[in-house]
Amino acid sequence: MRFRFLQLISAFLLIFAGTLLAEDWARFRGPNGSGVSDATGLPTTFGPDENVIWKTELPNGNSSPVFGKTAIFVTGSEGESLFTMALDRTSGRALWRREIARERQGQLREPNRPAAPSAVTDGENAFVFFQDLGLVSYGPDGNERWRVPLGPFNNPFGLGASPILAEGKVIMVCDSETESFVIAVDQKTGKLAWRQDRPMAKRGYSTPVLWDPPDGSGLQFLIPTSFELQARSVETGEKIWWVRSLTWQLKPTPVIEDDTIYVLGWAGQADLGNQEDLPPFDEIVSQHDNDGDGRISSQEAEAVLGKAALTNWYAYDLDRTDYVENGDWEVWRAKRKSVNSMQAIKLGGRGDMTKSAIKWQYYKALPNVPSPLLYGDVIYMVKDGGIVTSLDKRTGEVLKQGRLPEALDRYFASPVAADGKVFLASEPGVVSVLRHGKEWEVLAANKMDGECYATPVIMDGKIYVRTSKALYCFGNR
Ligand SMILES: [Ca+2]
Ligand SMILES: [Ca+2]
Repeated sequence: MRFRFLQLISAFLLIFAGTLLAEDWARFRGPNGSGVSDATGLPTTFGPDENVIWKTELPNGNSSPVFGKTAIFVTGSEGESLFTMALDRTSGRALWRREIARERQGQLREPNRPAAPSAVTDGENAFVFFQDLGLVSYGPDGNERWRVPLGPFNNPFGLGASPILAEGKVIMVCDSETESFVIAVDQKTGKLAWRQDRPMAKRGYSTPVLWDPPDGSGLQFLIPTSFELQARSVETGEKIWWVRSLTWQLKPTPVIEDDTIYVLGWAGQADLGNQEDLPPFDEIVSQHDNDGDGRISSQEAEAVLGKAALTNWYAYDLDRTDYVENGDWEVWRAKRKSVNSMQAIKLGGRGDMTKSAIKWQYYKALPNVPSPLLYGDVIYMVKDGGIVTSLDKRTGEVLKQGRLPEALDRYFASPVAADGKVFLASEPGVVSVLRHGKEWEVLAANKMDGECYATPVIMDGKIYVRTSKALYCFGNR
C-alpha cells in the first residue's frame, strides 16, 4: 500500500517535472536542448535601438544564459578570471558576480573561449563548467556550494559541451584526444556518483539530451560521440545501446521527438565520397618504419600521409608521444572511413542497433557547429555562408534551400524557434528571423552591435541575445 502511494507520488512528481522542463530554459538550448519554446508575441525586428526591454553588459563568453526561477545565470572570462553572474530575470540587473582564477591556460582554437560551456540550473542553484578549472556550483546568493576539479584536457580546440542535470546528478561530458570520460556528481554535494571512460571518443563538443524509454527501464542520456551515438544510463553511466554511423568530430546537440533522435555531424575530410579504406598498422610499419623502432615518426609519416601530416601532426599523434603508434593509427583509419551526415535514428534497444535504427541520412549542406532545429514537421540547418536547408522530418527530403541575403556569414550559435518564427544568429551579429514553414521565408535581418557565438534564449515572450558586449532582452514595446 505504502509502495503504491510512493509510486503515485513519484508519477505525479515526474509529470510535474515534465511540465517544468517543457517551459524552462534551464540548460544549454532550452527544453532538452531543443531550442523550441511555446512563447508567443515575440518581436520580429529588434536591435540595439529597437524593442530593447533591458541590456546588461557582460564579460566575454560564448556561453548562453540559462534561466532559474528568479535569476539568469551566465558565465564569462577576462584574462585569468572565470566569472559566473546572476542577473535579475525581470530587470537584467546584476544580482551577484563571482570570480575564480583559472588554474591553467588549456588549449583553445579561436573562436572557442575559456567560458564556452553554458551553465545549468535546478531553478535555484547554478552549475558551471570551465575547462581550466572543472565543475562549480553556486547557491542563490552566490555562495560557492562545492567544486570538482577536472582536467587538464588534451583537446586542441578546447572543450565545448555544457553540463546537464538529471535525477539529482550533474552530468558532464569531457571529450578529448585521450582519456575521454563522462562523470556524474551529486547535485547537492558534488560527490562523484559515477565515472565512465570513453576510449574511442575524440574531440567531442556535443551536450547530451535526455530520453525516458516508454518501457520504464530508466532515464537515459544520449551523446553523439566520435563514430557512434551512445545511449547511457543516468543511474550508472553504463552504455545501453549505440548506433555506429556518426562522423568523428561531433559538435551539434541532437534533438529528440517521439521515438526518434536527429543527429547532425560534420568534420573535416569526412564528406560523403571522400572515404578511404586504409591498411592496418602492421602493414604501415612493414612498409614505412625505416628505422625499425615499430612506430612511425613524423618524417616516416610523410610518405604515408603527405606533407600535411607534418603541419597537422597533433591530428595524428593523438597521445602526444611524437610518434604514431597502433592506437593513433586505428583512430585515423576510423576517421577516414567515417561519413558526415544529418540522420534520423530510432530510439531504444540494447547493444549495437546500427543495422536497424537508421531511418534516413542526408549528406549535403551540413553545418559545422550549429545544432539542427526541429520545429513542427520541419528540420532546419544553417551553414556557413548563410545557407539554410529545411528537411522533412519523416523522410529527410529537402523542402527548401536558400541563403540569408543579409547574413552570408559564419554561424556558431544554434537556431531557436517560437511563435511561428525561427531565429538564426550569425557570427558578426545579424539575427535573421524566418517565417516557419515548409516554404520558409526571411522576415527580418536584425543587426546587433557585437559578435554572436551564444545561442539565443526564448522565455516569457522575449528573446535574449548575447553579443560579445552585452546580454539584450528584446520584446515588443
Ligand atoms: Ca620508426
Ligand atoms: Ca602517439
